[in-house]
Amino acid sequence: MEQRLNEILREALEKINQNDHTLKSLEEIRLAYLGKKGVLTEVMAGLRNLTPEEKPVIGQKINVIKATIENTLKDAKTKVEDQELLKLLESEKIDPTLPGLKLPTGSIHPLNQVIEDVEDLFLGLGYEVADGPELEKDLYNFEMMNIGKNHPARAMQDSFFVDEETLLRTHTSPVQARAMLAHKGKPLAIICPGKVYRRDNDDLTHSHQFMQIEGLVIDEHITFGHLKDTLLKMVRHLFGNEREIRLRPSYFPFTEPSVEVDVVWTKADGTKTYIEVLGAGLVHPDVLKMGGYDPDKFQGFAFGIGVERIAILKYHVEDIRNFYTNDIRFLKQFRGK
Ligand code: FA5
Repeated sequence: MEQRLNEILREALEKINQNDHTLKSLEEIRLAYLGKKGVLTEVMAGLRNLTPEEKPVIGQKINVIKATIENTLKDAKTKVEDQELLKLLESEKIDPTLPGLKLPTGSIHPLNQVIEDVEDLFLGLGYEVADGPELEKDLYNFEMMNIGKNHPARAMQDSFFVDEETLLRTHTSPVQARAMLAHKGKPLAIICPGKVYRRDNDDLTHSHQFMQIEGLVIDEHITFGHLKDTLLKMVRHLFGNEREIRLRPSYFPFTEPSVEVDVVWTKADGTKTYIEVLGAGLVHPDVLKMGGYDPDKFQGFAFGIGVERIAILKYHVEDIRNFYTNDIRFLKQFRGK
């Protein structure tokens, strides 16, 4: 019996120690020796035929053999697992020299590029950036801008009313009224970029929704010279130091005197064209009064820039609608501008 057991152990270890095992082949060996129908189980069944003296000796021997086979199998299994892991790692090796995947990056919308550019200039000149709601009260959009209920100037800014007192703002000028009330009679210098809405028919240079940047400065001793200098600075900041502007007398109920400002453009054939980009003027005394400022002590200047018009000129865009149709081929052209 003992000899048979030594034989079983030798044979089992020999099989386990062969190379090229897989987890499956090791499991087969385990079942063949230690399983329910395995060789050792069979041998154990034969224990009952032994004498009472032999039984414990052989029983112990069987236990030692079982433990030896189990431990050797465990070591072999760990070896196979390590090798399989190594194989997997090798097959998944990363090649750091391969070119990486290019992730598509967005870019800043051209209208926002213009706004950021204008903000940069005015923040440097000590202005604050103010904000106001797009859904605005008639009071701020019209009345505090000196455009009473039956004022004909309302017709120039045909509007989207939500109810009798509320509308989508037709210009950024209501922010003037809000800023004046917030500054409570103290000097101020603000700009305010934002969306505005009018019932204009869309064409190459008009949109029913567009952007403006409002500017307002109130202080003592403000003159028209300050306004002109500021506008020239802004146009040259946007279009280069050689650019000229032309001021045309105009009318806004909230400024007096009022001007419309054109940028002078020299065409390829040398002829000049004038493109209107903004409205401006000295703040009307009634507007100052409604905002809580004494017009005998304070003066102010204000302007409202059409952002799309600036972008059209700066980037040579033919149709204002391109800014709003979100065509990726159009927008891609403004990367890194
Ligand atoms: C105004 O809106 C005044 N609030 C501007 C102002 C502010 C004057 C402060 C004085 C003091 P106007 O309606 O002209 O003015 O519009 C100003 C600019 O907005 C125009 O010069 C033009 O560049 C742009 N603009 C006007 N209507 C449209 C439109 N439908 N589509 C695109 N841009 C427009």
